[in-house]
Amino acid sequence: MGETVTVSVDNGIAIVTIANPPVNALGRAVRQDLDAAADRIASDGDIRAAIIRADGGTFPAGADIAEFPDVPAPLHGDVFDKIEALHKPVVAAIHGTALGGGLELALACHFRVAAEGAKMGLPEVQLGLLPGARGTQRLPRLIGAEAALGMMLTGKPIDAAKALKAGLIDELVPATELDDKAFEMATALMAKDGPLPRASQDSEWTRKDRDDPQLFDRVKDAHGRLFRGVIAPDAILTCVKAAVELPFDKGAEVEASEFARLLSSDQSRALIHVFFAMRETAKVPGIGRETPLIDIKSVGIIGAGTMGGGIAMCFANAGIPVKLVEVKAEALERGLGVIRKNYENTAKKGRLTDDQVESLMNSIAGTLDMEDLSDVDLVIEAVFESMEIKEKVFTRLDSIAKQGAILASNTSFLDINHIAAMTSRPEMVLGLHFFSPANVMPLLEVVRGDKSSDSVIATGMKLGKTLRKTPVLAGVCDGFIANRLMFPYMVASQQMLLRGTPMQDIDAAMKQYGFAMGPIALLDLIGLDVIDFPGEITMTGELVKAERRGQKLNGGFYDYDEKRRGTPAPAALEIIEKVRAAHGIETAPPLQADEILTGLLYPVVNEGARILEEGIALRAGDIDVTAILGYNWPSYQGGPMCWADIHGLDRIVSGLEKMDVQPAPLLAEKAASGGSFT
Ligand code: T1G
Repeated sequence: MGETVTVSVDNGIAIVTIANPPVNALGRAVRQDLDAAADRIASDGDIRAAIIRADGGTFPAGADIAEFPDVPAPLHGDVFDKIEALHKPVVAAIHGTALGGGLELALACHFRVAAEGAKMGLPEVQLGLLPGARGTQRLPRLIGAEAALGMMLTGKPIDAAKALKAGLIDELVPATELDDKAFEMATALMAKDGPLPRASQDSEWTRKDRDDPQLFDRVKDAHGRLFRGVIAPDAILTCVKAAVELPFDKGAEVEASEFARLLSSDQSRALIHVFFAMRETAKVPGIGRETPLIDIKSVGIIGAGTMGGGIAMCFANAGIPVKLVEVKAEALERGLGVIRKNYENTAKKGRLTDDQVESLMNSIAGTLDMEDLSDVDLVIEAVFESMEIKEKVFTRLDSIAKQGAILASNTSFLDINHIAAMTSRPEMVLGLHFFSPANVMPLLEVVRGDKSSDSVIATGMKLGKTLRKTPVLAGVCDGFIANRLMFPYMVASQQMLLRGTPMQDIDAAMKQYGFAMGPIALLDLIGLDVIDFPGEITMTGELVKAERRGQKLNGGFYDYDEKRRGTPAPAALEIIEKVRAAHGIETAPPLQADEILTGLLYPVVNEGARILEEGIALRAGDIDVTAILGYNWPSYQGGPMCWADIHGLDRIVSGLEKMDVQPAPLLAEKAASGGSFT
């Protein structure tokens, strides 16, 4: 065998061990070795049964995603078919997370034993793919088409106990007994005659599913929202229909052709990019395991408003005690009240017990005295976005916080270097930019000041993980990455309104692209008094003057009914007209959906290129991650930079030039040289 798979023989049992850290991905070498192991099991007369197991933290967690879109021979499905076709019993010993091709390998074995706590799933749909190694054919025959589709369409794993109940595994044992149990099963099976169970054979389920004409409609009704905008779910449905209606080998042909189609799709290219980009953001050049981290055992938060309260919840949820500072008692009470209400709402949904609510609340201590922050390891300022106020806070904080404490600002765009200069310890200052609501949004921008030390940055990045968020390192500029990136998107949508394209057309075009809501509706949701557009002609100022602040107060561009459904507001249409007249803006024929899309997204790509060439973001993938996690950019579009590569950089450059917008040098250079961002 090669170095990724070893075979030892013990009392006639071949123990096939996969060792390909970190997740035993089924890369080409592993497939070749497994193929050779199957040949040896077949031909070696001393071998009468086999066990397939894995070293490290998990049974194979799938194909090697880094290989895609190429999948060199031997193909996963062919290797697995060879294993299943063996006339000697093969037992899969599953621990960790047997996902994708890993579960498909286990399905090709004749018996499966899992360790308690193990999980099994087919998450390919999250990569814009489908189980392409016979999973769409074997799983329905083993657990029924409906249960199989539930796993494949959601991509969510099930735990071993549920798998046992569903008939996906045969035995469930404590993790410490997994290998022994597998050996015991293989030994017992060696002595048995008769045909081996093969999940490729039609089963009771096949007959039942064939006689259930409503099955697929039922599944589509139950999981309809998973089909919106993406192509993989329909392909999965096609394959499972083939599994129910056709012989295994014919169904396998359908799966192979659907898999190949998805593998070459833009959506799987985008989703695979996002998979790796989400993991790349934590990697900061020059900062590694050897960078000393600062231990954060307690945190102080200044400001108990929406942001401060949400941030306090993040730390309480991570088991880090919080001191929450306000200047006025009623503001503190209000802030603590909102936190409690949030937790109580979660408890009402059954996700927290009352005791847990109390213990979480007890870990957040309110105080009116900033001096109380003298012993915390980290202070996060979340006061009003005024530099004057922040200057005062950090000047005072510098004299209160203990030596070695990190001082962070949650500012969404103010200059961290200026804030750091208010202290005697600029090396201990950074930005920790949470997105609202902080206890929900998964993005954390870690803003590096010119003097922020490596330890402080490393600690900030690690804190992202501790708080179960995705940390992205940002340089200092107005809006850092996400807000700066999407600012042109918001501005362009306002300009389209002024030139006569209806708001509902603009929003519909962007919903069609995959956003949950368009830019105009998004402004109403965020609040028209929250985002400033310095130097730009927009309607938000006039709407706020008319006491229309968006969904939170009197509606904004839209009027909202009790179900928060928006209709263009006559008051807003008047204001658009008024602003248009005041600036002598000529209307033009309303833009079509494709013109709206390019008119809004090209400026975003251009800003992304600038963010990259200025070194504000480390990677194009980081920019995509902030758009997806901070602004709900549809992940199957890959984020602005990946989308730009797929769409065509040269098209974007010529489109920008038609808009009289100067393409960023990096964008123009990549377009000219046939380069790409991702
Ligand atoms: N291929 C390649 N690299 C992978 C990988 C994979 N399948 N899974 C993880 N990695 C890398 C990851 O990039 C990171 O690298 C490191 O391993 C740790 O990952 C034919 C077509 C298993 C639950 O979709 O869900 O099989 O950043 O940080 O939090 O039908 O990784 O350290 O350099 O996520 O402990 C289907 C994807 C593939 C599973 C572990 N399988 N992986 O989570 O660690 S398609 C998947 C995960 C397929 C077949 C089809 C998670 C995990 P680095 P991590 P973790």
